[in-house]
Amino acid sequence: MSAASSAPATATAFVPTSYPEATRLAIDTVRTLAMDAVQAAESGHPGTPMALAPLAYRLYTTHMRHDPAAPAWADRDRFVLSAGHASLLVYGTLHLAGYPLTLDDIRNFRQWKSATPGHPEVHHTAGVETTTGPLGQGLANAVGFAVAEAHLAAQFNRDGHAIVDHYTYFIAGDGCLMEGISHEASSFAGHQKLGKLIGFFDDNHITIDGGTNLSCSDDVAKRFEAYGWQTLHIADVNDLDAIDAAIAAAKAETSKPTMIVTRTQIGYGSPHRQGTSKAHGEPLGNDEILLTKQSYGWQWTEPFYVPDEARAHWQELVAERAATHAEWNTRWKAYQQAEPALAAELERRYHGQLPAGLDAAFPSFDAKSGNVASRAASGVVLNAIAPVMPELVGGSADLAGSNLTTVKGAPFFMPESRAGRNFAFGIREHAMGAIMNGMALHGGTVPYGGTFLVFSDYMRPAIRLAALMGAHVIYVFTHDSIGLGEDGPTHQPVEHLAALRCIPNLLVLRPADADEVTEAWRIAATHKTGPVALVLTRQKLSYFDCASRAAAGVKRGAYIQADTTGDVDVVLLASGSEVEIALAARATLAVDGISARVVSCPSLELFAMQDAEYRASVLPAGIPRVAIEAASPASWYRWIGDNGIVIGIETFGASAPYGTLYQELGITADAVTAAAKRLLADGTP
Ligand SMILES: Cc1ncc(C[n+]2csc(CCOP(=O)(O)OP(=O)(O)O)c2C)c(N)n1
Repeated sequence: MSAASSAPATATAFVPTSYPEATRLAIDTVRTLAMDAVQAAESGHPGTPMALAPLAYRLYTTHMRHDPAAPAWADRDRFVLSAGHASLLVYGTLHLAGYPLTLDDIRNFRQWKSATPGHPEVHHTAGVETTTGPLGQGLANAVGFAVAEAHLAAQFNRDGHAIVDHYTYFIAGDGCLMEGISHEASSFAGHQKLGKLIGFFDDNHITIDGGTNLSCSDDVAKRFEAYGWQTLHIADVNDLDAIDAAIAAAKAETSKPTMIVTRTQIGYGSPHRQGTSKAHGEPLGNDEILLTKQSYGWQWTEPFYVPDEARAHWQELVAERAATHAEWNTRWKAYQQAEPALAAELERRYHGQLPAGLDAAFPSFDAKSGNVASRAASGVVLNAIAPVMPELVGGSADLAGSNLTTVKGAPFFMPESRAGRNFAFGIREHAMGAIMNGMALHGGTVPYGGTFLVFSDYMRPAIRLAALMGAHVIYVFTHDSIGLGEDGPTHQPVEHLAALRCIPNLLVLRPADADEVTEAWRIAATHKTGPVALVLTRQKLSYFDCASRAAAGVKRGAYIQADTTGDVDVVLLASGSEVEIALAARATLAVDGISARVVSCPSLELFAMQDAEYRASVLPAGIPRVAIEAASPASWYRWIGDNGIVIGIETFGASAPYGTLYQELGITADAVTAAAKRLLADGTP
């Protein structure tokens, strides 16, 4: 993608590389497995694994500290294939390196329940660190891995005991670098001087649609220099000495991340496809595979053939890499002896165990302290639990003063204060989301990040991946409705709640008062199997003074906030700031002799997980329901029944004081009262 380069229109000439025989076979086996697997699956991306095989080979046999027998060993080097479509590069490498990935797994590439999905998926294939495929995310995850390493090293290493000490490597393609997230994440990494982050740019001048000269003329090296990275070049990825020299230079530069611009030929060795976009994402075809194997001097026609010499060579070299694990184990024992408390704490954090005393640290509110915006209550809760939960680290995308995400008195994570737990992510929501994912997957930290709810759109791809990966991350989304007032429709979320609630495995919590905020944070801090979005108001909320009810109810997603003593005539459902509107409507209805139950619904996902009996106890069958939320009504239709009414917003908001907006857009107790009466009068909405 460099300014000087132009993409070749036709296949480039293939020049075989001369290696010692075992090395040649070891590298070519990665290539042949990739082409055979794509051919068998009749789909996939052969060209990029074929090109990058020497780099993966050199990383896994010569440079990385890793142990196939312990893929999750804490101090391993991390490798992220940001160009996730080239997944066979990882699968072939892991198989040959001796990870628990069989040849049959590779034969089953892209098949139902196989260990080799189309794109690498964490927790699915041992040795895969993060799920990649949406281009650019992996690069930003890698930044998060490097952040977590630097932070934990500062917290836990002691003189003579560098117990957290590993590198993060990534490979990014043109696609990753064209995506905007790469700018945000790389800018952050450069500013943070993450010296143990080493990236390779797969500079092959090709994307799907053709040469990169169709769409891009960036000078990648200049771009990364401008971010404060060291930049290096490898003129030909097949030059193993050049790879070694670049990695040595990358490691020698400890105060900057390094980007190594690496020239490659997509579809390396394929007589008719090398250097063309045809090599990117389709099977080569049996004839072309044979020709390509011939060009390598490959003697076997049988697909998926792994020469003994290749396997033996991989295993011999990887055994030396695995020795780094044994060596670390020795150092870990010495650390345990010298620093038993720190060692136990690091172990706890790596295992994701909750700290002692967490439950008791959650604050309680009263009539004086509780009459606050839910974002303010959130700041109080965060500061109360921070001292007992040091792994809770995070900040905001430049809205810390609004999101109230700062742990008071604690330093910021900066090059000169790596132990700092407060993070200034800058105005980089998308990268913030993906960096948080990397930090969570690394282990040892539970990251949180704040912005306005409306800007969750800017980080949505990373939120989706957090949910897909089951990453324990927490979003602090404030200014959660038209209730933010004067900033106007650009800043007022309408469809965002419904859109977030659609993401599988994302818990969305919109607490209604300070006590519900406490309970929402309790869930967020302890819910380890996926992300949690806390959705909080800018404006003040009433305090309900029902802490025990909130404690029992919030975790069930919805619960009875106010009930009648006799029969229930109508059920009013609401979340967050609209619960107090529902309570006001209930009072008005009572004057007219109508008994309304108010159900506070902080999390529709949690409520959906409850058993039918509980759900029916909260929402009795046959009783009319009215739901109110200052947002798109889409989320509520499941809960109101065929004849229910949702009072929501199906337009954009406007710039005005929030009280006016609620009136003008009809998010009022009067609207709820009228709807309830309409339902009770004729049973139809
Ligand atoms: C965010 C995102 N947009 C689009 C795609 C679809 N896609 C997959 S690979 C690719 C081209 C990437 O080009 P490059 O990074 O140069 O990969 P190479 O051709 O070298 O394999 C595209 C557009 C994607 N995976 N992610």
